[in-house]
Amino acid sequence: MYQLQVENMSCGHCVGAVTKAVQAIDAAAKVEIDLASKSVKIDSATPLASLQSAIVDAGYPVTSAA
Ligand SMILES: [Cu+2]
Repeated sequence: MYQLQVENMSCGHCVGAVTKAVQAIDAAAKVEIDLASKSVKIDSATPLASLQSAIVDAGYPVTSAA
């Protein structure tokens, strides 16, 4: 389980875009996003760096990831 902080998410569309970006890399990934705290939890076997760059490429800066 990865825990990321993702900026620029402001609505349901953003949640969908981030989820889609992650699932384009790993279709089986489970993505849980809390808009208020900008927290993104990802359950995936894909290396964190790949998931993180997919989110950044979609236009959402990642400020922390673990
Ligand atoms: Cu939005």
